[in-house]
Amino acid sequence: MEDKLEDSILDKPIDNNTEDSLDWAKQAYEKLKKQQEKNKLEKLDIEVEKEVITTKNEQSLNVEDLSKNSRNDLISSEDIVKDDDLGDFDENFTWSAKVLEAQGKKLDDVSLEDINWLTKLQRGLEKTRQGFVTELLDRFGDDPLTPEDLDDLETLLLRSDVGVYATDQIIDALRTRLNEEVLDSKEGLRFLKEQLCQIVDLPIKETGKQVLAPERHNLNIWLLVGVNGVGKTTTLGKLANLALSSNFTALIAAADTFRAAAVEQVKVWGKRSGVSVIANETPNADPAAIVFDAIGAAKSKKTELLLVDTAGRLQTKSNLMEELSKVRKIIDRLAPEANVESLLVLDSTQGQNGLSQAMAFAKSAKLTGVVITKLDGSSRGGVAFAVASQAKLPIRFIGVGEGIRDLKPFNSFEFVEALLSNK
Ligand SMILES: Nc1nc2c(ncn2[C@@H]2O[C@H](COP(=O)(O)OP(=O)(O)O)[C@@H](O)[C@H]2O)c(=O)[nH]1
Ligand SMILES: [Mg+2]
Repeated sequence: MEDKLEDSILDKPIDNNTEDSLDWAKQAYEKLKKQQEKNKLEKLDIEVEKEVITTKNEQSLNVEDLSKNSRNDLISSEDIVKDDDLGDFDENFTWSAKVLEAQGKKLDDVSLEDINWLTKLQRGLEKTRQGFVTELLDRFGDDPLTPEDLDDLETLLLRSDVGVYATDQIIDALRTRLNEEVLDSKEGLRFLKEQLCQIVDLPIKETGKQVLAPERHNLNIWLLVGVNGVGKTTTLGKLANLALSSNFTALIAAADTFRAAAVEQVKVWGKRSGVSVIANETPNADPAAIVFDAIGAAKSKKTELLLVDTAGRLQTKSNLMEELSKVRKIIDRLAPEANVESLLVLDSTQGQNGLSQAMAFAKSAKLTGVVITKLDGSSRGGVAFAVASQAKLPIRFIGVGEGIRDLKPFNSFEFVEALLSNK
Protein backbone atom coordinates (compact mmCIF):
# COMPACT_ATOMS: atom_id res chain seq x y z
CA MET A 1 0.00 0.00 0.00
CA GLU A 2 2.73 2.34 1.02
CA ASP A 3 4.97 1.86 -1.97
CA LYS A 4 2.54 1.75 -4.82
CA LEU A 5 5.22 2.50 -7.33
CA GLU A 6 7.40 -0.28 -6.05
CA ASP A 7 4.95 -3.17 -5.85
CA SER A 8 6.58 -6.22 -7.28
CA ILE A 9 4.66 -8.25 -9.77
CA LEU A 10 4.45 -11.99 -9.49
CA ASP A 11 3.80 -14.12 -12.51
CA LYS A 12 1.83 -17.05 -11.24
CA PRO A 13 -0.02 -19.49 -13.45
CA ILE A 14 -3.73 -18.98 -13.12
CA ASP A 15 -6.46 -21.36 -12.36
CA ASN A 16 -9.04 -19.08 -10.98
CA ASN A 17 -12.24 -20.88 -11.66
CA THR A 18 -12.28 -23.04 -8.61
CA GLU A 19 -14.63 -23.07 -5.63
CA ASP A 20 -11.62 -22.24 -3.52
CA SER A 21 -11.02 -18.97 -5.28
CA LEU A 22 -14.66 -17.99 -4.85
CA ASP A 23 -14.18 -18.69 -1.16
CA TRP A 24 -11.07 -16.57 -1.19
CA ALA A 25 -13.01 -13.73 -2.83
CA LYS A 26 -15.72 -14.04 -0.18
CA GLN A 27 -13.17 -13.85 2.60
CA ALA A 28 -11.53 -10.85 0.98
CA TYR A 29 -14.93 -9.17 0.74
CA GLU A 30 -15.73 -9.84 4.38
CA LYS A 31 -12.35 -8.49 5.38
CA LEU A 32 -12.82 -5.28 3.41
CA LYS A 33 -16.36 -4.91 4.71
CA LYS A 34 -15.20 -5.13 8.31
CA GLN A 35 -12.45 -2.69 7.56
CA GLN A 36 -14.92 -0.28 6.03
CA GLU A 37 -17.20 -0.47 9.05
CA LYS A 38 -14.25 0.24 11.27
CA ASN A 39 -13.31 3.15 9.05
CA LYS A 40 -16.80 4.58 9.31
CA LEU A 41 -16.50 4.59 13.06
CA GLU A 42 -13.19 6.37 12.77
CA LYS A 43 -14.58 8.79 10.22
CA LEU A 44 -14.52 11.68 12.60
CA ASP A 45 -10.82 11.16 13.26
CA ILE A 46 -10.07 10.93 9.54
CA GLU A 47 -11.96 14.14 8.80
CA VAL A 48 -9.83 15.98 11.32
CA GLU A 49 -6.68 14.41 9.89
CA LYS A 50 -7.70 15.38 6.35
CA GLU A 51 -8.06 18.97 7.39
CA VAL A 52 -4.58 18.97 8.84
CA ILE A 53 -3.12 17.44 5.67
CA THR A 54 -4.91 19.93 3.44
CA THR A 55 -3.59 22.84 5.42
CA LYS A 56 -0.10 21.35 5.35
CA ASN A 57 -0.26 20.87 1.57
CA GLU A 58 -1.54 24.34 1.02
CA GLN A 59 1.35 25.77 2.98
CA SER A 60 3.91 23.82 0.99
CA LEU A 61 2.53 24.90 -2.37
CA ASN A 62 4.04 27.79 -4.18
CA VAL A 63 1.22 28.12 -6.64
CA GLU A 64 -1.25 30.96 -6.48
CA ASP A 65 -4.84 30.47 -5.64
CA LEU A 66 -6.76 29.46 -8.71
CA SER A 67 -10.17 30.68 -9.58
CA LYS A 68 -12.93 28.52 -8.18
CA ASN A 69 -14.56 28.58 -11.59
CA SER A 70 -11.58 27.00 -13.28
CA ARG A 71 -12.76 24.36 -15.72
CA ASN A 72 -10.36 21.96 -14.10
CA ASP A 73 -11.61 22.36 -10.59
CA LEU A 74 -10.60 20.00 -7.81
CA ILE A 75 -12.09 16.53 -8.01
CA SER A 76 -15.39 16.48 -6.26
CA SER A 77 -15.62 14.81 -2.90
CA GLU A 78 -18.18 12.54 -4.55
CA ASP A 79 -15.41 10.96 -6.65
CA ILE A 80 -13.40 10.26 -3.57
CA VAL A 81 -16.32 8.69 -1.77
CA LYS A 82 -17.06 6.48 -4.76
CA ASP A 83 -13.47 5.29 -4.81
CA ASP A 84 -13.54 4.49 -1.13
CA ASP A 85 -16.83 2.64 -1.09
CA LEU A 86 -17.00 -1.10 -1.12
CA GLY A 87 -19.62 -2.09 -3.66
CA ASP A 88 -21.63 -5.31 -3.73
CA PHE A 89 -20.18 -8.77 -3.71
CA ASP A 90 -20.77 -9.14 -7.43
CA GLU A 91 -19.06 -10.46 -10.57
CA ASN A 92 -16.77 -7.42 -10.68
CA PHE A 93 -15.57 -7.99 -7.16
CA THR A 94 -15.00 -11.71 -7.58
CA TRP A 95 -13.16 -11.20 -10.86
CA SER A 96 -10.86 -8.58 -9.32
CA ALA A 97 -10.23 -10.73 -6.26
CA LYS A 98 -9.39 -13.71 -8.46
CA VAL A 99 -6.83 -11.70 -10.40
CA LEU A 100 -5.22 -10.60 -7.15
CA GLU A 101 -5.22 -14.14 -5.80
CA ALA A 102 -3.66 -15.45 -9.00
CA GLN A 103 -0.86 -12.95 -8.54
CA GLY A 104 -0.05 -14.38 -5.16
CA LYS A 105 -1.59 -11.62 -3.03
CA LYS A 106 -2.29 -12.57 0.55
CA LEU A 107 -5.78 -11.98 1.93
CA ASP A 108 -4.44 -9.40 4.33
CA ASP A 109 -2.82 -7.42 1.53
CA VAL A 110 -5.97 -7.03 -0.52
CA SER A 111 -7.00 -3.40 -0.48
CA LEU A 112 -10.10 -1.69 -1.72
CA GLU A 113 -7.88 0.39 -3.94
CA ASP A 114 -6.59 -2.73 -5.73
CA ILE A 115 -10.11 -4.05 -6.19
CA ASN A 116 -11.40 -0.71 -7.46
CA TRP A 117 -8.53 -0.35 -9.89
CA LEU A 118 -9.03 -3.79 -11.40
CA THR A 119 -12.75 -3.20 -11.68
CA LYS A 120 -12.09 0.08 -13.50
CA LEU A 121 -9.56 -1.57 -15.78
CA GLN A 122 -11.88 -4.42 -16.59
CA ARG A 123 -14.80 -2.06 -17.28
CA GLY A 124 -12.55 0.27 -19.23
CA LEU A 125 -11.51 -2.46 -21.60
CA GLU A 126 -15.13 -3.37 -22.27
CA LYS A 127 -15.20 -1.89 -25.78
CA THR A 128 -11.99 -3.54 -26.89
CA ARG A 129 -13.26 -6.77 -25.43
CA GLN A 130 -16.59 -6.53 -27.23
CA GLY A 131 -14.93 -6.27 -30.61
CA PHE A 132 -12.57 -9.08 -29.88
CA VAL A 133 -13.05 -11.53 -27.07
CA THR A 134 -16.78 -11.95 -27.12
CA GLU A 135 -16.58 -12.94 -30.76
CA LEU A 136 -13.47 -14.98 -30.19
CA LEU A 137 -15.10 -17.06 -27.49
CA ASP A 138 -18.18 -17.56 -29.64
CA ARG A 139 -16.05 -18.85 -32.47
CA PHE A 140 -13.80 -20.99 -30.35
CA GLY A 141 -16.84 -22.65 -28.84
CA ASP A 142 -16.27 -25.84 -26.86
CA ASP A 143 -14.65 -27.91 -29.59
CA PRO A 144 -10.93 -28.29 -30.22
CA LEU A 145 -9.40 -25.42 -32.20
CA THR A 146 -9.23 -25.68 -35.97
CA PRO A 147 -7.00 -23.86 -38.46
CA GLU A 148 -10.09 -21.85 -39.46
CA ASP A 149 -10.41 -20.63 -35.87
CA LEU A 150 -6.90 -19.27 -36.20
CA ASP A 151 -7.84 -17.36 -39.34
CA ASP A 152 -10.75 -15.81 -37.44
CA LEU A 153 -8.49 -14.99 -34.54
CA GLU A 154 -6.05 -13.28 -36.89
CA THR A 155 -8.81 -11.03 -38.23
CA LEU A 156 -9.98 -10.19 -34.71
CA LEU A 157 -6.50 -9.35 -33.50
CA LEU A 158 -5.84 -7.08 -36.45
CA ARG A 159 -9.20 -5.41 -35.95
CA SER A 160 -8.36 -4.57 -32.33
CA ASP A 161 -5.18 -2.76 -33.39
CA VAL A 162 -2.83 -5.44 -32.10
CA GLY A 163 -0.77 -4.83 -35.24
CA VAL A 164 0.59 -7.12 -37.93
CA TYR A 165 3.80 -7.96 -36.13
CA ALA A 166 2.30 -9.11 -32.83
CA THR A 167 -0.59 -10.82 -34.61
CA ASP A 168 1.81 -12.85 -36.78
CA GLN A 169 3.77 -13.87 -33.74
CA ILE A 170 0.67 -15.05 -31.88
CA ILE A 171 -0.84 -16.89 -34.84
CA ASP A 172 2.48 -18.59 -35.66
CA ALA A 173 2.88 -19.79 -32.08
CA LEU A 174 -0.68 -21.10 -31.97
CA ARG A 175 -0.32 -22.79 -35.37
CA THR A 176 2.84 -24.56 -34.25
CA ARG A 177 1.05 -25.86 -31.16
CA LEU A 178 -1.94 -26.89 -33.19
CA ASN A 179 0.26 -28.93 -35.52
CA GLU A 180 1.69 -30.77 -32.56
CA GLU A 181 -1.43 -31.56 -30.57
CA VAL A 182 -5.15 -31.14 -30.24
CA LEU A 183 -5.94 -27.90 -28.43
CA ASP A 184 -9.23 -27.46 -26.66
CA SER A 185 -10.58 -23.94 -26.49
CA LYS A 186 -9.72 -23.54 -22.81
CA GLU A 187 -6.07 -24.37 -23.40
CA GLY A 188 -6.13 -22.26 -26.58
CA LEU A 189 -7.27 -19.28 -24.57
CA ARG A 190 -4.70 -19.86 -21.85
CA PHE A 191 -1.98 -20.12 -24.48
CA LEU A 192 -3.21 -16.94 -26.16
CA LYS A 193 -3.03 -15.06 -22.84
CA GLU A 194 0.48 -16.32 -22.29
CA GLN A 195 1.54 -15.13 -25.76
CA LEU A 196 0.00 -11.71 -25.23
CA CYS A 197 1.76 -11.33 -21.88
CA GLN A 198 5.07 -12.31 -23.42
CA ILE A 199 4.73 -9.67 -26.12
CA VAL A 200 4.20 -6.77 -23.71
CA ASP A 201 6.66 -8.16 -21.16
CA LEU A 202 9.59 -8.44 -23.55
CA PRO A 203 10.55 -4.74 -23.72
CA ILE A 204 9.92 -4.45 -19.96
CA LYS A 205 12.25 -7.34 -19.19
CA GLU A 206 14.92 -5.83 -21.43
CA THR A 207 15.08 -2.76 -19.21
CA GLY A 208 15.69 -4.94 -16.15
CA LYS A 209 13.02 -2.96 -14.29
CA GLN A 210 9.69 -4.69 -13.90
CA VAL A 211 8.08 -1.53 -12.57
CA LEU A 212 9.27 1.99 -13.24
CA ALA A 213 9.77 3.75 -9.92
CA PRO A 214 11.99 6.67 -8.98
CA GLU A 215 15.25 5.78 -7.28
CA ARG A 216 15.05 6.95 -3.69
CA HIS A 217 17.42 9.66 -2.44
CA ASN A 218 18.42 10.52 -5.98
CA LEU A 219 17.08 12.90 -8.60
CA ASN A 220 14.78 11.27 -11.16
CA ILE A 221 13.49 13.32 -14.07
CA TRP A 222 10.50 12.10 -16.02
CA LEU A 223 9.60 13.94 -19.21
CA LEU A 224 6.11 13.49 -20.55
CA VAL A 225 6.03 13.88 -24.32
CA GLY A 226 3.42 13.34 -27.01
CA VAL A 227 1.06 15.16 -29.34
CA ASN A 228 -1.71 17.48 -28.16
CA GLY A 229 -4.61 16.12 -26.23
CA VAL A 230 -3.26 12.64 -25.57
CA GLY A 231 -3.28 13.21 -21.80
CA LYS A 232 0.24 14.35 -20.89
CA THR A 233 -0.80 16.91 -18.30
CA THR A 234 -3.44 14.66 -16.78
CA THR A 235 -0.92 11.83 -16.56
CA LEU A 236 1.60 14.13 -14.93
CA GLY A 237 -0.95 15.07 -12.27
CA LYS A 238 -1.80 11.45 -11.61
CA LEU A 239 1.90 10.55 -11.42
CA ALA A 240 2.52 13.36 -8.95
CA ASN A 241 -0.23 11.96 -6.77
CA LEU A 242 1.05 8.40 -7.09
CA ALA A 243 4.58 9.53 -6.24
CA LEU A 244 3.43 11.36 -3.13
CA SER A 245 1.34 8.47 -1.93
CA SER A 246 4.42 6.27 -2.30
CA ASN A 247 6.34 8.74 -0.13
CA PHE A 248 8.54 10.25 -2.80
CA THR A 249 9.20 13.97 -2.84
CA ALA A 250 8.11 15.49 -6.14
CA LEU A 251 8.16 18.70 -8.15
CA ILE A 252 6.48 19.67 -11.42
CA ALA A 253 7.98 21.75 -14.24
CA ALA A 254 5.35 23.44 -16.43
CA ALA A 255 7.40 23.36 -19.63
CA ASP A 256 4.44 23.44 -22.00
CA THR A 257 4.51 27.16 -22.64
CA PHE A 258 2.99 26.95 -26.09
CA ARG A 259 -0.62 27.23 -25.01
CA ALA A 260 -1.60 29.90 -22.51
CA ALA A 261 -3.99 27.64 -20.61
CA ALA A 262 -1.45 24.88 -20.28
CA VAL A 263 0.44 26.38 -17.35
CA GLU A 264 -2.77 27.01 -15.47
CA GLN A 265 -3.88 23.43 -16.08
CA VAL A 266 -0.62 22.10 -14.65
CA LYS A 267 -1.03 24.28 -11.59
CA VAL A 268 -4.47 22.84 -10.96
CA TRP A 269 -2.99 19.36 -11.05
CA GLY A 270 -0.21 20.55 -8.75
CA LYS A 271 -2.82 21.68 -6.29
CA ARG A 272 -4.83 18.49 -6.59
CA SER A 273 -1.83 16.32 -5.90
CA GLY A 274 -0.16 18.67 -3.43
CA VAL A 275 3.02 19.05 -5.49
CA SER A 276 4.75 22.40 -6.15
CA VAL A 277 4.90 23.70 -9.70
CA ILE A 278 7.74 25.63 -11.29
CA ALA A 279 6.29 27.85 -14.01
CA ASN A 280 6.88 31.01 -15.98
CA GLU A 281 3.87 33.17 -16.78
CA THR A 282 5.41 34.86 -19.83
CA PRO A 283 3.72 33.65 -23.04
CA ASN A 284 6.01 31.41 -25.08
CA ALA A 285 8.63 31.39 -22.33
CA ASP A 286 11.57 29.16 -23.16
CA PRO A 287 10.76 25.62 -21.94
CA ALA A 288 14.45 24.86 -21.52
CA ALA A 289 14.76 27.83 -19.13
CA ILE A 290 11.89 26.50 -17.02
CA VAL A 291 13.52 23.08 -16.88
CA PHE A 292 16.75 24.83 -15.90
CA ASP A 293 15.00 26.53 -12.96
CA ALA A 294 13.16 23.37 -12.02
CA ILE A 295 16.36 21.31 -11.85
CA GLY A 296 17.91 23.99 -9.64
CA ALA A 297 14.89 23.91 -7.32
CA ALA A 298 14.80 20.10 -7.31
CA LYS A 299 18.44 19.91 -6.37
CA SER A 300 18.23 22.45 -3.58
CA LYS A 301 15.14 20.75 -2.12
CA LYS A 302 16.62 17.28 -2.66
CA THR A 303 13.53 16.33 -4.64
CA GLU A 304 13.36 12.73 -5.77
CA LEU A 305 11.04 13.07 -8.74
CA LEU A 306 10.85 15.99 -11.15
CA LEU A 307 7.94 15.65 -13.57
CA VAL A 308 8.22 17.74 -16.73
CA ASP A 309 5.16 18.65 -18.80
CA THR A 310 6.01 19.42 -22.42
CA ALA A 311 4.23 20.96 -25.39
CA GLY A 312 2.64 18.75 -27.99
CA ARG A 313 2.40 20.22 -31.42
CA LEU A 314 2.25 17.81 -34.31
CA GLN A 315 5.27 15.60 -34.53
CA THR A 316 5.78 16.67 -38.12
CA LYS A 317 6.68 20.15 -36.87
CA SER A 318 10.38 19.85 -36.48
CA ASN A 319 10.61 22.74 -34.00
CA LEU A 320 8.83 20.64 -31.40
CA MET A 321 11.49 18.03 -31.75
CA GLU A 322 14.17 20.73 -31.51
CA GLU A 323 12.51 22.06 -28.38
CA LEU A 324 12.48 18.58 -26.86
CA SER A 325 16.09 17.92 -27.63
CA LYS A 326 17.04 21.30 -26.16
CA VAL A 327 15.22 20.39 -22.95
CA ARG A 328 16.98 17.06 -23.00
CA LYS A 329 20.38 18.69 -23.43
CA ILE A 330 19.78 20.98 -20.45
CA ILE A 331 18.88 17.96 -18.33
CA ASP A 332 21.93 15.99 -19.42
CA ARG A 333 24.19 18.95 -18.75
CA LEU A 334 22.71 20.10 -15.41
CA ALA A 335 21.80 16.76 -13.93
CA PRO A 336 24.04 14.08 -15.41
CA GLU A 337 23.56 12.00 -12.26
CA ALA A 338 19.77 11.98 -12.59
CA ASN A 339 17.76 9.00 -13.83
CA VAL A 340 16.00 10.39 -16.86
CA GLU A 341 12.89 8.83 -18.36
CA SER A 342 11.31 10.11 -21.52
CA LEU A 343 7.76 8.78 -21.51
CA LEU A 344 5.63 8.96 -24.61
CA VAL A 345 1.98 9.44 -23.77
CA LEU A 346 -0.30 7.65 -26.22
CA ASP A 347 -4.03 8.02 -26.53
CA SER A 348 -5.35 4.49 -26.99
CA THR A 349 -8.43 5.71 -28.86
CA GLN A 350 -6.09 6.65 -31.71
CA GLY A 351 -5.04 3.04 -32.20
CA GLN A 352 -2.40 2.52 -34.87
CA ASN A 353 -1.97 6.28 -35.34
CA GLY A 354 -0.40 6.30 -31.92
CA LEU A 355 2.14 3.84 -33.14
CA SER A 356 3.35 6.11 -35.91
CA GLN A 357 3.60 8.89 -33.30
CA ALA A 358 5.74 6.60 -31.20
CA MET A 359 8.04 5.98 -34.12
CA ALA A 360 8.33 9.70 -34.87
CA PHE A 361 9.07 10.65 -31.26
CA ALA A 362 11.40 7.71 -30.67
CA LYS A 363 14.00 9.20 -33.00
CA SER A 364 14.33 12.62 -31.42
CA ALA A 365 13.03 12.34 -27.87
CA LYS A 366 15.15 9.37 -26.74
CA LEU A 367 12.03 7.57 -25.54
CA THR A 368 12.41 5.10 -22.72
CA GLY A 369 8.79 4.10 -22.20
CA VAL A 370 5.13 4.62 -22.95
CA VAL A 371 2.05 5.62 -21.00
CA ILE A 372 -1.20 4.49 -22.58
CA THR A 373 -4.17 6.69 -21.72
CA LYS A 374 -7.93 6.65 -22.21
CA LEU A 375 -8.23 2.89 -22.13
CA ASP A 376 -11.68 3.55 -20.73
CA GLY A 377 -13.94 3.95 -23.69
CA SER A 378 -11.34 2.95 -26.28
CA SER A 379 -12.07 0.05 -28.58
CA ARG A 380 -8.42 -0.08 -29.55
CA GLY A 381 -6.76 -1.26 -26.36
CA GLY A 382 -4.95 -3.84 -28.47
CA VAL A 383 -2.56 -1.08 -29.48
CA ALA A 384 -0.56 -1.92 -26.34
CA PHE A 385 0.70 -5.04 -28.13
CA ALA A 386 1.57 -3.11 -31.26
CA VAL A 387 3.56 -0.60 -29.20
CA ALA A 388 5.51 -3.35 -27.48
CA SER A 389 6.21 -5.42 -30.57
CA GLN A 390 6.80 -2.70 -33.15
CA ALA A 391 8.11 0.29 -31.24
CA LYS A 392 9.77 -2.14 -28.79
CA LEU A 393 9.03 0.20 -25.92
CA PRO A 394 8.03 -0.83 -22.40
CA ILE A 395 4.57 0.26 -21.33
CA ARG A 396 5.04 1.84 -17.92
CA PHE A 397 1.67 3.21 -16.86
CA ILE A 398 -1.90 2.99 -18.04
CA GLY A 399 -4.75 5.45 -17.57
CA VAL A 400 -8.38 4.44 -17.40
CA GLY A 401 -10.14 7.70 -16.59
CA GLU A 402 -9.88 11.38 -15.83
CA GLY A 403 -9.69 11.04 -12.05
CA ILE A 404 -6.50 11.45 -10.05
CA ARG A 405 -6.43 7.76 -9.11
CA ASP A 406 -7.12 6.47 -12.60
CA LEU A 407 -3.50 5.64 -13.39
CA LYS A 408 -1.36 2.73 -12.25
CA PRO A 409 1.87 1.02 -13.20
CA PHE A 410 1.33 -1.33 -16.11
CA ASN A 411 1.00 -4.98 -15.17
CA SER A 412 0.80 -7.33 -18.16
CA PHE A 413 -0.98 -10.05 -16.23
CA GLU A 414 -3.78 -7.74 -15.07
CA PHE A 415 -4.05 -6.14 -18.48
CA VAL A 416 -4.36 -9.40 -20.39
CA GLU A 417 -6.74 -10.90 -17.83
CA ALA A 418 -8.92 -7.79 -18.03
CA LEU A 419 -8.82 -7.79 -21.80
CA LEU A 420 -9.77 -11.45 -22.13
CA SER A 421 -12.05 -11.70 -19.14
CA ASN A 422 -15.21 -13.56 -19.78
CA LYS A 423 -17.58 -12.95 -16.96
N1 LIG B 1 -11.41 9.20 -20.38
C1 LIG B 1 -10.16 9.58 -20.18
N2 LIG B 1 -9.80 10.84 -20.45
C2 LIG B 1 -8.52 11.19 -20.24
C3 LIG B 1 -7.55 10.29 -19.76
N3 LIG B 1 -6.36 10.94 -19.70
C4 LIG B 1 -6.61 12.21 -20.10
N4 LIG B 1 -7.90 12.38 -20.44
C5 LIG B 1 -8.57 13.58 -20.96
O1 LIG B 1 -7.98 13.94 -22.20
C6 LIG B 1 -8.04 15.36 -22.37
C7 LIG B 1 -6.66 15.89 -22.74
O2 LIG B 1 -5.78 15.70 -21.64
P1 LIG B 1 -4.50 16.61 -21.36
O3 LIG B 1 -3.84 16.03 -20.17
O4 LIG B 1 -4.86 18.04 -21.33
O5 LIG B 1 -3.65 16.30 -22.68
P2 LIG B 1 -2.28 16.96 -23.18
O6 LIG B 1 -2.63 17.96 -24.23
O7 LIG B 1 -1.49 15.83 -23.75
O8 LIG B 1 -1.61 17.56 -21.98
C8 LIG B 1 -8.56 15.92 -21.05
O9 LIG B 1 -9.94 16.21 -21.21
C9 LIG B 1 -8.37 14.78 -20.07
O10 LIG B 1 -9.30 14.81 -19.02
C10 LIG B 1 -7.95 8.92 -19.50
O11 LIG B 1 -7.19 8.03 -19.09
N5 LIG B 1 -9.28 8.64 -19.72
MG1 LIG C 1 -0.96 19.47 -21.63
